[in-house]
Amino acid sequence: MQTKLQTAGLAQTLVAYNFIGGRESSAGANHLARRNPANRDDVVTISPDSSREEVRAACEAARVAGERWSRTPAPQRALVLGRLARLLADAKEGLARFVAREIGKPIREARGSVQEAIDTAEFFQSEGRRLYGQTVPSELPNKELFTYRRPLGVVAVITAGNFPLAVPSWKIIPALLCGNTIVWKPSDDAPGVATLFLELFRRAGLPDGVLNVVHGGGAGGAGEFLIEAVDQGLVNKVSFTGSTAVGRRIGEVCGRALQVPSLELGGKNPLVILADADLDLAIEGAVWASFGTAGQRCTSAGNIIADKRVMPVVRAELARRAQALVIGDPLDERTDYGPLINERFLERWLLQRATGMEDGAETLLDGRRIVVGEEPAHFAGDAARGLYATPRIFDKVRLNMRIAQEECFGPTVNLIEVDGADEALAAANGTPYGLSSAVYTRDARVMLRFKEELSAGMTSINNSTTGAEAHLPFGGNGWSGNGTRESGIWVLDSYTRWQAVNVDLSGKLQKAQIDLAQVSQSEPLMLDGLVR
Ligand code: UN1
Repeated sequence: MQTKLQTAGLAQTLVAYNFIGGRESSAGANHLARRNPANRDDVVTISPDSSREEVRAACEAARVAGERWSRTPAPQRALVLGRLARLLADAKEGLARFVAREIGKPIREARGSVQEAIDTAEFFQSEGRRLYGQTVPSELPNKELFTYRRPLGVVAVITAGNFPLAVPSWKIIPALLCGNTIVWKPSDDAPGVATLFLELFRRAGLPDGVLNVVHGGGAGGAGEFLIEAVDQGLVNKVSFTGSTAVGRRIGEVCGRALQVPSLELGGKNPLVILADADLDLAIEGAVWASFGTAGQRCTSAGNIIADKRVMPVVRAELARRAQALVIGDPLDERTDYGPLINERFLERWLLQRATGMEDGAETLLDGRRIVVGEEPAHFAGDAARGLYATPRIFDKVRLNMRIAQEECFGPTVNLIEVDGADEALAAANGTPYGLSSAVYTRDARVMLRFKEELSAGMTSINNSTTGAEAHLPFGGNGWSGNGTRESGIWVLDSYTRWQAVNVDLSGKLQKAQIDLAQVSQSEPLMLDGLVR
């Protein structure tokens, strides 16, 4: 029998399944068809549309499995992750090709996104031999103080389709390492990638019930049922990547359950080009940040803020290079960007044009859906079957326009002109978001100032807004999140609670703050001496 992994690279339809307590199921009557965004005739994956009962059963299975998993020593839990890292590396090319087929990510980027999951698994394999607590000196003799990281319990993971392997790995891998068990609701744009990832976890030897998967949609579907489970006391932690609107609702539900969710939300990321910048480098970074992944990263640049002294060059060069991009088949090595991930993103992006025009912006490049007979030069896709679009650049954008304030997941970017570093900084901080940011300058003092004063979770100096590495803290401020971070050692705080332990070996009751040995006594200060 061929396994899912062997058939995934082929042009067949993958049948995804729910995985609950170690058992495959697709009980629900309704199934969802996921189509290749580069070829709508290609049904990539069929997945079950889970019922409320299935989601509940998955939470229960996770709770039961957690009793053993949480007691498994961390270095042993980490062994599974080490095996996972090696399996991911062995399957890298096949996985990348499947990512390209299911969500339209260009193959070179798709390989990078698999690499991000490998990096994460490797990092947390080694973290299993640390997961440090502290020994802390006590103020009393014959007494020891310690801190331990303890797992939280059942973690609900809800993820988006644009990084269907990398971002789930940022959540699932550290949560497991810390001794939690999981119910994962993958994006309905990428149920097949989720199934392949799950198959690798199974091969790596993850015990039954430790990772459960329920497919379905968000609103009115499995995602919503999973959030309802917080109110029912079945979930101890939610980790979500997606829109600010949904994140806000999740935050409300978790708040009333006194839980802190991990929320990685939208961005309107500024990329600043100052008058002294290396313009070639800056424009290359701006093109990549704006149009790489067809602008469908939460880290994509939204506003390019350029000093008026260099704006004419930025304008001309950005337009020239954007027009030279190869749009087309994600599996073609030459492709710079592929299709939009789904019809919803395409429709929203189409509407954004009217919003910009109403607000008085001009189009430097008038991004359009690519249709048969009107394919641009360098186009290398199937316009009849794919959700393709040309780059859109809005010019003469002011910060108070809606297009400057609202995230739009798609190949679109704004040009905002400023005069000097003060105005640039104010514009960069002038949206409610605060995820990623970038500044191009040669002046070390200006770099220092932007590092200190840019209000964002991530800041690039002379680099684009995208491309965070897998072991630095990832997350944002304001509408971009609730301050939690993913990746590296910082994410451990999201999946553990601290327990402080004290051991008194003195054989008598020693009262903290009260039974203190006096090393030296200072002259008592009479309070009435302080009062005049
Ligand atoms: C996302 O779009 O949700 O920094 C994540 C980056 C990638 C991750 C993006 N490493 O652009």
